[in-house]
Amino acid sequence: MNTFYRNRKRNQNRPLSIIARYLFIFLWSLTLSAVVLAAAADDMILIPAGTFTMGSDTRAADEKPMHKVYLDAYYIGKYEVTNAEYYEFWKQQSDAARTPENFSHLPQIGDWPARAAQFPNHPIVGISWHDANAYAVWKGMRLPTEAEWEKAARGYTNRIWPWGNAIEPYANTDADDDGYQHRIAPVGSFPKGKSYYGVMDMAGNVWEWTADWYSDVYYGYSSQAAAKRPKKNPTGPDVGSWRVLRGGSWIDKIARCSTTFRFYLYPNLKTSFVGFRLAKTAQKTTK
Ligand SMILES: [Ca+2]
Repeated sequence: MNTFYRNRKRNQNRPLSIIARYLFIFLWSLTLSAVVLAAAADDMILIPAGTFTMGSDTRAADEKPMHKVYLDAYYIGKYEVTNAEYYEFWKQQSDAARTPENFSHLPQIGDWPARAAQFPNHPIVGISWHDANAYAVWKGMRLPTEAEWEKAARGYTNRIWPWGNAIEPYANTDADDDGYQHRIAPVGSFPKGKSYYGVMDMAGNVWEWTADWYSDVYYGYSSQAAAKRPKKNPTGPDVGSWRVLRGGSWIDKIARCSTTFRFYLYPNLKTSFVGFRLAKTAQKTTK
């Protein structure tokens, strides 16, 4: 009888301790999600300070050599800037020259400003580097540097694409199996394609202007062990003709949508396949 009672008591206690454990985990996850929600305000994702590997020794010539780069903590836009977001800026502009390019011949992109109401969640396109930069300043932010862009896309395990190293239909590219053939997709349409840090559309949809001037030998220069080598928070060459774009787009094959691929255009060009996302430096906090 006593033995039976002891066993029964033990079995009764076990569910209670399990309930307590799950209650603790539940409360803890509530706290965590509150923290995550606070950090995700304005859809900016915090990329922690640290070193990552930039460039590739096995892909295009201007991606060589692979080299380590240290970046301070920063925020980067979870999504490409949308038509609806850009429209708020556009309404403030008196300069008609800042009107995004119209694409009447591409009805799935359309003319501005009707485009903003028709496709509010599509990434803004038809804007120059100067337009993108002006919007970022208006928002109290800036464009990501080329290094910041690559770290946010690549993570710390050197992924070829934001989701990993295998070719998957997880991005809006020039492919027949992504669901958006020959057209732009609303931002965030490919959650499986998010980067290690949770950043969306770092492969495909629209190319993204970065802050840096382009130079095909910049990595070579920056990998020299000379004192001038910008191992920390590199901001690109001092001068140039083209601005760097990253990530590939809806008109590109997936090879051009890799985390390391470097593209460049004149900064005043406005096309149907180029947009941008925001960045800002994270405030340093003391523990
Ligand atoms: Ca993109």
